Amino acid sequence: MVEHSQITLYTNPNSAFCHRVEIALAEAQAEYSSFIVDLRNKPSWFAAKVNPLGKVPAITYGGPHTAPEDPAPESAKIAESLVILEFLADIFPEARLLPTDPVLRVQARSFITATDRLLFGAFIAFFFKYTEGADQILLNALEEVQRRLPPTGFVIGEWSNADISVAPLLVRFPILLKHDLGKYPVGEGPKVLEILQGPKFARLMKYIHELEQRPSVRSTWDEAETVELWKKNPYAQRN
Ligand SMILES: N[C@@H](CCC(=O)N[C@@H](CS)C(=O)NCC(=O)O)C(=O)O
Repeated sequence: MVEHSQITLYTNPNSAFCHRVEIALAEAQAEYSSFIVDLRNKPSWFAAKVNPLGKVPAITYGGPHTAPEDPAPESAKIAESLVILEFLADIFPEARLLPTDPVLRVQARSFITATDRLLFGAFIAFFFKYTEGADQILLNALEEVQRRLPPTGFVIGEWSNADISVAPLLVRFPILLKHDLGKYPVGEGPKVLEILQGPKFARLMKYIHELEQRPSVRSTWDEAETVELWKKNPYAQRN
């Protein structure tokens, strides 16, 4: 077994960005410590010692094991979920978060570049900011993700960071819509879900089902917990 340097993950259960990193760490079967950052009451040491932007996810890597509140000065401090995914692919090559074939690697990265902002933008527009037309923005984004999927299997055939980049949001969509959670008008969630369950989105829904079954996703995500967190999420409450 390969010995790895210490990893500490700064995370938050509400964050789909953090969920990406948790899935990748689970894929790598990495040993790590984690610290939940209260985003509404961030400890001052977090920006000072870990991520000057004050955002999660962030990791420290290397240096001696210390308390999360007191990261070793010599540890590397790494932020941005997609950057962390690249880093984890580098330090855990045996986890095959990215394939060795350069063409497949570039396919994974192209998918991530094409879908990252599109999907998060549509998510925020629909669930957090709702204005008229946000349902169509969401459906268009999901259609574009579907268009980029191969007829079967994962994004590049084998599992990779490309799947990890979209899994946190894609597994949340059906659940949040089913429970009608978010800022959109009451009843809109189940209506959008019905469209997703129709023939037009059959490929996407099959893919989402396969993401839900992936052990690294199953072990890092809980449907009931997400529903409870969302019922209390201040950014998702209807006025
Ligand atoms: N582009 C960043 C986004 C990270 C992000 O926005 N994190 C949110 C939680 S979902 C956060 O830490 N918000 C706290 C803040 O902005 O003060 C990534 O991919 O990691």
